[in-house]
Amino acid sequence: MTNLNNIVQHFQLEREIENIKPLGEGFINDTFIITTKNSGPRYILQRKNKNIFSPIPAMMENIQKVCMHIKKKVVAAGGNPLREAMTVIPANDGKLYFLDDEDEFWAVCLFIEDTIAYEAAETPELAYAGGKGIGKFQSLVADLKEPLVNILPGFHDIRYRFKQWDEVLAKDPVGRKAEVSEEISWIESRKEEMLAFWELVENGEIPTRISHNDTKINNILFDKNGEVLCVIDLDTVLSSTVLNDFGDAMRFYTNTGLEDDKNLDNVSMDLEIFKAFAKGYLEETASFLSPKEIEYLAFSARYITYEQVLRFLMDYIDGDNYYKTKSPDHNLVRARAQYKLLQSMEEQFAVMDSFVKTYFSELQN
Ligand code: GN1
Ligand code: MG
Repeated sequence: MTNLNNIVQHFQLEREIENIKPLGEGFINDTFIITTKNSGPRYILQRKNKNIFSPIPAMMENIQKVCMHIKKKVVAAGGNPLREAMTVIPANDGKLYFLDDEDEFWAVCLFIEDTIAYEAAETPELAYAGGKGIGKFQSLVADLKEPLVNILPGFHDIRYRFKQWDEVLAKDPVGRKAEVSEEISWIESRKEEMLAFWELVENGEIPTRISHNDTKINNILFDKNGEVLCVIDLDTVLSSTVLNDFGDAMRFYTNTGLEDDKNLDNVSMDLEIFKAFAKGYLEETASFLSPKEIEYLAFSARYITYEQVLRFLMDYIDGDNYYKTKSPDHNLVRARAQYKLLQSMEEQFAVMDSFVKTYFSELQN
């Protein structure tokens, strides 16, 4: 077992360490919180998953570019750059990461105190604030001109996902394919529609911008007044379509059940939460989104939810190599619950779509 105390000695921390404890339940990285002596600052330590993000040094450069850009704007607006943006703590050699003897990459950032991270969007007010937070994040980085390295090729690219999907199904490495033929048909029957959307991104009709790509509610820190303070977990910042962020947030915020709910009766899309998030989001982004982005904004919720059904199901068929799981059928349970959510979005799509378009035109007047 890695000695965490040894790892953190390699970072430029202000004080001596008091203790290091595990934090949260991310599916990808391992996360810890560092407490320092004499009530010094706390820090977040992460072992970054090098099997997923590659190369990690480029990922850390991406994160740093985004953080520095946001900090400049926060300072210009009279805000506090240590609270309203993430702060990466460099290693003693100045690098943004430390590579240990086992070839694992570690990174540290400042823990922002006195904030609230929610696990679910319980009220429309919270969803509205979340929509504003993601919209504001996108508008803050909209003019970041320095290119980001694509450390996650094909991340929300459904053409790439189908390639992986076909390979996994052809291999069927653990013999699970036969038992999920119905679930496989959910994916196959919607393939053309999803590819048709992605083609608009590929041919530039939907523009490429900097996006966060993992906009669950617990990746936003709120202050005590319920306002969004800072968007965190920047591992997935990429140049892609900003629709990914709207869609992924809707997949997470509007779900009346859990992402891995076993009781499918719990799972549906909450239209009031959808509307509240969309309002907050559009109020921050209407000035720069293109007509095509507005046209497909509501659809992006279906797109990302569909992609997530595919990713969970594919990982199940592949023998659970990507997501951390808590039981042998965990990925299958997740895929089924996300599919129930997708169906609920499909049923309510006409209302979602017209809400977005009507609210957008109201903002134009
Ligand atoms: C992963 O690790 P976490 O929970 O932040 C995943 C997201 C998925 C999500 C499913 C890099 O995010 O894309 O939507 O799990 N991140 C990566 O909840 O694959
Ligand atoms: Mg994440």
